Amino acid sequence: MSLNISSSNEDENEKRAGFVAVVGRPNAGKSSFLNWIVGEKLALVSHKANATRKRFNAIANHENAQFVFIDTPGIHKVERLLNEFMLEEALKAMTEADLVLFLSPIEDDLRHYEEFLELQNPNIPHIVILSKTDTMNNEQVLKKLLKFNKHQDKFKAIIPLSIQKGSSQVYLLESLTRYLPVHPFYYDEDILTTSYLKEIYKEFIRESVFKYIHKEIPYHTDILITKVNEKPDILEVYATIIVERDTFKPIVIGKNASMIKLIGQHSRHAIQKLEDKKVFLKLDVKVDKNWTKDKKSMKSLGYEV
Ligand SMILES: Nc1nc2c(ncn2[C@@H]2O[C@H](COP(=O)(O)OP(=O)(O)OP(=O)(O)O)[C@@H](O)[C@H]2O)c(=O)[nH]1
Ligand SMILES: [Mg+2]
Repeated sequence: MSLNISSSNEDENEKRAGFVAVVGRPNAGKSSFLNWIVGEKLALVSHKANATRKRFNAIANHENAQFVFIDTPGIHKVERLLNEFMLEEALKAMTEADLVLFLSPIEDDLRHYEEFLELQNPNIPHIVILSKTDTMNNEQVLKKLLKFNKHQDKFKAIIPLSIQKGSSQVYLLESLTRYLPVHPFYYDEDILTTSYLKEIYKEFIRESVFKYIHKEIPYHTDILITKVNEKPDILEVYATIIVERDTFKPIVIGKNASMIKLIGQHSRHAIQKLEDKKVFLKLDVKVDKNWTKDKKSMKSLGYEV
């Protein structure tokens, strides 16, 4: 299918640019979407829910359009100060965006979308992305599309998508272009993100913690990048893994330091791939009791509560 995105009175060379918030429930695939659309691994992806904690941007350019995609924490129930911060982050991104993409995994029922409608400002256009379509057959995808019909006056479009099978970034960007405001580009075309590299390193280490440490501990863990030394032949990164309880520390370190080595190796590879340079990564572990509930500790870890 081809899309004709220009109408007769539009200037074909007119630039369009805007902020596109990517929202949805935890584990919907938002961070994976961000990495996929820009073709570079920048954001933390985990099979566990509630992985992303802060807004994060990645910039994609396509012909005369510039998209500043904003990854957000999943919309979820609030229990701790950290979760309150996460929900606020998602809501801020939704209210400040030019366009909102609501990611709805194909297996979800309409309830999540209806909850989103209650939070969403109706003056900001939104598009439903029916995600993870590779997990179902065509008939099931069609059925789900029909279910959304009931709300067709609320969304601008509904687009089925699988980042794991078959979907095209170019096609999606072309489909989205018409919903961006006419505006000069915000950033140079070679800028991939305006987030600090330190934030990205932190997310890579958090991703490794989510990958290797089970159960609740990753939700009580954060990373502080203490020093970065950029040398001509090597990048040195020093980081502290902050855990909330004394009992977590030996688990994060592991028997004969096996766990911290694994976390270190995985994170170092991710940083190395992004930087295309040799990386030295030094990790240590510290306990900060109740950091997810304490304003001062959260601030020191970069959460503006
Ligand atoms: N089958 C399939 N799995 C996907 C797809 N996109 C993402 N996933 C998986 O879904 C899981 C969650 O992905 P994330 O990108 O971390 O989800 P998220 O919405 O950012 O999650 P939070 O940050 O916790 O809110 C991971 O295991 C991904 O590999 C897809 O198109 N198909
Ligand atoms: Mg995420």
